Amino acid sequence: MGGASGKSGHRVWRNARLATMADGATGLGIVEKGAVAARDGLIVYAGPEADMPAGQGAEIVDCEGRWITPGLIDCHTHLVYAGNRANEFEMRLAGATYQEVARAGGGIVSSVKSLRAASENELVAQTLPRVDALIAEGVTTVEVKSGYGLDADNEKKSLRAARRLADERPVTIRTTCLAAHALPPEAKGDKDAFIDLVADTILPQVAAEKLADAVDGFCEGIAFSPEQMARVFDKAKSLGLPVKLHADQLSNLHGAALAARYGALSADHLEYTDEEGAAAMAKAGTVATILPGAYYFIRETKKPPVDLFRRHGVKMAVATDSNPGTSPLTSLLLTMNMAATLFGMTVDECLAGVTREAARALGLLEQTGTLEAGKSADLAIWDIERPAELVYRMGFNPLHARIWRGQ
Ligand code: DI6
Ligand code: FE
Repeated sequence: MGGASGKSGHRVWRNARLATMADGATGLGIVEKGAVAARDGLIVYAGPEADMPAGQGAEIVDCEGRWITPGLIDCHTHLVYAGNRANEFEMRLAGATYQEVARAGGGIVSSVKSLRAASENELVAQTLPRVDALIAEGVTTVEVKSGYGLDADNEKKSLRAARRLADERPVTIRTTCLAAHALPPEAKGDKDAFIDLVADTILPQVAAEKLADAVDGFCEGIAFSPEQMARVFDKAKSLGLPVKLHADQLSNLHGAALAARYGALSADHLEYTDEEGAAAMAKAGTVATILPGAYYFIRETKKPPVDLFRRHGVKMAVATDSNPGTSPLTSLLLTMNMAATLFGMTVDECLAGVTREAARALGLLEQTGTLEAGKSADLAIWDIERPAELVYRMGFNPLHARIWRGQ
């Protein structure tokens, strides 16, 4: 690519303080007088500057004592949608119940209507400002779910639009098929028949066109039962796709344990998860994705059992859940503050949650999420004195520079 970068894309960021977030390091894996070297988009060194092997022809960037963390990762979003639901927000503020909003044509179904009416190009155009908001805060990888299409053509349109975001912006996109998100109007209340459509038609088509990196579902009273989700997961497994689950968000249907039984990459939300669920997740290595934005926005009062996850050694990721209905949030920095303030997560847990553990929740830990040789050179460089500032502030962005794949 040449241009700004040195010979053979060789670049060094020196005079920096590193939070490497390396697995097994204590705390944040801090290196006070650190440097990161990258070649051809990959980290070739991250550690004390004094120990760095001499590199020939490298372009040197002096970080003037700034902090470098891994590029941030938002591992749970519903970023591709059309329109918004600010009108429902106003109705709820005026005292309308969720049922009344739904009867007035609101809820997930209203987003389904808008998405079906939008072209793929329109979806990309409407989603890019949300991607840009994430990128502006140092995000280098974003997971994007479908789930507002709810038929084969519109689910595929959503996933294609999601993939195209990576052509438009310097960011890694991972796509997840969430066809089992809600019942579309044409299903006329028949959940089993819709799950048949998901398993027999939508997932095979999505897999054949390689549009999704994983399969997700919404396991909840108002959505699908554990038995229905198991049917979706069996199909996903037979198609070679890893699974994740919206589990135990509004009630305890033992979704966490179900996800663990299928070796899910992550179970997400988890407000109502019990100790059995946490133990099962620990055993399976399923990451707990904590989503404080939805908890805050729908004024939930039951908190996810962060203490249980700690005690059982369940890894915790933190994500925006960015969606038009329950979490219209596009700031991962604010999300960390919410996870700390609302759920008592520590600074170290929050930072690991948007880097290393978010990478793990996407099955990408070999590629990104920490500052270690061999991984993608995805970095965020911050104008801060200490890492806690990234979690402490609300509505302030101290990003100095963002590097994606070495550029
Ligand atoms: N859980 C949620 O909170 C969102 N989806 C899900 O499975 C709601 C999405 C929406 O209301 O549009
Ligand atoms: Fe979600």
